[in-house]
Amino acid sequence: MTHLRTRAVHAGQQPDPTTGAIATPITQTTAFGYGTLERGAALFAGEVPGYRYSRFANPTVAALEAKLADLEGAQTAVAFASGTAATASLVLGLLRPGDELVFLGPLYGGTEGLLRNLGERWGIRVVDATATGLEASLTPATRMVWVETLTNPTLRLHDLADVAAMARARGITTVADNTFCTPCLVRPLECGIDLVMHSMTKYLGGHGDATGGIVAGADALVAPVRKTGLGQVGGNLAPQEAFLFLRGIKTLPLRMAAHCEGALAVARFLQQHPAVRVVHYPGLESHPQHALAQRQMQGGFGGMVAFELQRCERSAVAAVLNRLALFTQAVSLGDTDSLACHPASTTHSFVSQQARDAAGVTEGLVRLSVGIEHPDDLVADLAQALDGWAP
Ligand code: 7XF
Repeated sequence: MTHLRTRAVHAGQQPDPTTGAIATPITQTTAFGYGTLERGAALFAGEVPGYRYSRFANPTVAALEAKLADLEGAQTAVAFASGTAATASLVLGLLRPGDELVFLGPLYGGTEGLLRNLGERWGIRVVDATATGLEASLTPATRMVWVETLTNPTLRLHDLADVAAMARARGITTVADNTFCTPCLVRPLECGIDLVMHSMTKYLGGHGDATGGIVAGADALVAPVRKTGLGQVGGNLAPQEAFLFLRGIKTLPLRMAAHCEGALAVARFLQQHPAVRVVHYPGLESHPQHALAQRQMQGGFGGMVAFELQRCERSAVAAVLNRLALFTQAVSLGDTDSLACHPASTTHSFVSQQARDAAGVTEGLVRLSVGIEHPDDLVADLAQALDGWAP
């Protein structure tokens, strides 16, 4: 199985040994009988493999973890009830008071808010290195560097190989949030990044019907994240949700190709429209990091497009967004259905005005998650919304 499309279907899954069921069964149980006291004791001592309790591990969830580990080229993975639970577990499982976490932004507003909140409460210094550059922000206390493979919402990139090399030389653990790209477009571990995380709620699930997160990497780094996040915080993914992600990932490469095709068409249309001031899409020649995107992304430039209108007050943006018919106004992304949102008042309303300004999250910024509908229909919807509005 060398091709991602094949691995997306088969990795982590095989027909059920007792019934032959091809779809991985939903193992809906809290505990697993261990037979004898001696075997129970051996299981809890970690001396024999096996399931004990679904907060620690569950077969449906384990199949999903194996599939995602395979797609990201990781030794192992651990699934969580949300991307946010994955983020919190990474910090709580790997950092301690006195440590520093450096991030290159912008980040999803909820991630930045969570990192800062945990940092403040638990004595971890959280440093935004976006303006200064990574090298200038690293100190002997830095233990973790955090990046998004495509930033939410302005679609900037970081050179992952550079980030990884700089951190690795100092023994610092790197984390890449690969939610926007998925392993179809970017595989951070191949660039030298230590841990990859996802909000599976987005492209991995793909149908807007399940919330989940995952962390993948080497056993030694994932084990403490699993122990803290599942065993102690109890942020485990439910087996029914794991089933939905297993099913969703089977079509991930096909869906990503459609998202990329639609997003490029939408970005090109917006770029030539007189009401639009700027379009952020890494597949456009005008994107300031187009060359890096060509080098770092494989098979497409993703399904997210952001743009600013010529007039940037909130009422002007509302006039356009409220006219959209095919795009649903909602947060989240990566669904089959196209979505449109205004980050300043939604996804990034959690962070300070100063952080929003620094990240380019202006009042006039619109974020589109381009679904898998026909690109012509999506462009027509945007055209009617923009044409009916005088800049
Ligand atoms: O806890 P979640 O599964 O919602 O995932 C959190 C998360 C982590 N990383 C990235 C890059 C994300 O975009 C998210 C969630 N973002 C949604 C959005 O931007 O629309 C959240 C809606 S408030």
